[in-house]
Amino acid sequence: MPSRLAKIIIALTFITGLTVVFYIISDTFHTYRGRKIAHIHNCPLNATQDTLFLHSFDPIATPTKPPTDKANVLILTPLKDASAKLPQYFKKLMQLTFPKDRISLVYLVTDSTDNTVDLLMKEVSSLLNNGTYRKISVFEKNFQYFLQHGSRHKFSQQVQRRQILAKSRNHLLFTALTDEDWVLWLDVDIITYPNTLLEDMISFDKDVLSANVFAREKHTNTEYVYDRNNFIETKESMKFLTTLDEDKILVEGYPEITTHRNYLGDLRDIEKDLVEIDGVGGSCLLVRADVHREGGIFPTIPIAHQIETEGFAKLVKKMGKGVYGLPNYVVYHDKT
Ligand SMILES: Nc1nc2c(ncn2[C@@H]2O[C@H](COP(=O)(O)OP(=O)(O)OP(=O)(O)O)[C@@H](O)[C@H]2O)c(=O)[nH]1
Ligand SMILES: *[C@@H]1O[C@H](CO)[C@@H](O)[C@H](O)[C@H]1NC(C)=O
Ligand SMILES: *[C@@H]1O[C@H](CO)[C@@H](O)[C@H](O)[C@H]1NC(C)=O
Ligand SMILES: [Mg+2]
Repeated sequence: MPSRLAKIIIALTFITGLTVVFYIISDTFHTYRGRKIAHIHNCPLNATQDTLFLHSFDPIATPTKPPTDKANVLILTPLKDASAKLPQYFKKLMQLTFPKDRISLVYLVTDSTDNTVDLLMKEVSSLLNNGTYRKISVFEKNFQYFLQHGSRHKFSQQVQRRQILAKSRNHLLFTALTDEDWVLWLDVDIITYPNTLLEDMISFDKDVLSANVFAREKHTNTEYVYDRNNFIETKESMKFLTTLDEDKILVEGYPEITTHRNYLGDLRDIEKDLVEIDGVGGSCLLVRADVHREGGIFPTIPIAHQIETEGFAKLVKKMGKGVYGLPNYVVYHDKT
């Protein structure tokens, strides 16, 4: 019989051994796609300088791109009180020609007071009969944010509404993104788009790319620019920006603020297929997934006077990413 001391020593040796093995394993798995890319060490601050500088650095390693015929896409749709829109949304989604086994679908429902979750679960089960998707997940979370009925489009509500929407997008993104190559942000009220949407948008191979979002007047069928968050700064708008207090947040599409910007919508039918833009909406937006991984999130506080999707555009442009719009590639938002 080993003595009590011997038992303790054996136990301690065993625990130490396990710990070492654990660290070896976790270090091995602490890699990106099985390959350790780099360690970035903390740089000691220079105590003799009272200002910190932003040191730009080259990407440590350019990840090799997967062949386009292997690329995976994550489609993300935040949802709130969306039951009326879900049937049409899923009807369109099923018609996408992109291989379903390379599509992941993830939903986040927040603060819904209608039957969005129940209907979503039903729609998702019928999707399962329409092909083998790579992944389908539904999440629910509540921020306890409820707008008074009919006040959703009031100017005074926009900053708070967009902050909650930014939070929702961030929660959705952090929960959903695993190893996908592309993220398509698709709002539930985008009701018409080409079935080849994913192939078409991916083929441009841009960091951030927005379709041109229009709506149709019910009776006359007249088309009009819907999403003014796809904007282009002008000399006048840049000048206007310099006059604003640091914490001032801008929103587009309200007569209360004239921002002096140009809009992607107004460039429809120009000769170019692709234009560089400065703000984006999130209703039909393709993002290279690494742009999110490298820090592209949806700000809830102003970045260059913008939050949510427009703030995202400002942020990732500062990171050196390319932000583009497709003037002639039109998708349609439900007439609200
Ligand atoms: N999770 C979540 N989703 C939301 C919230 N508000 C809106 N959404 C969803 O986000 C997407 C965009 O929201 P919309 O209300 O259409 O925003 P919008 O396009 O700026 O406004 P409209 O012009 O009224 O369409 C839709 O898929 C909504 O269902 C929210 O608070 N939480
Ligand atoms: C610290 O700052 C001083 C003053 O600007 C500079 O001369 C020195 O090279 C800096 N040292 C490091 C390690 O960056
Ligand atoms: C999925 O739905 C689309 C559109 O309704 C249809 O064309 C396609 O054949 C369906 N696929 C399967 C596997 O059921
Ligand atoms: Mg909408």
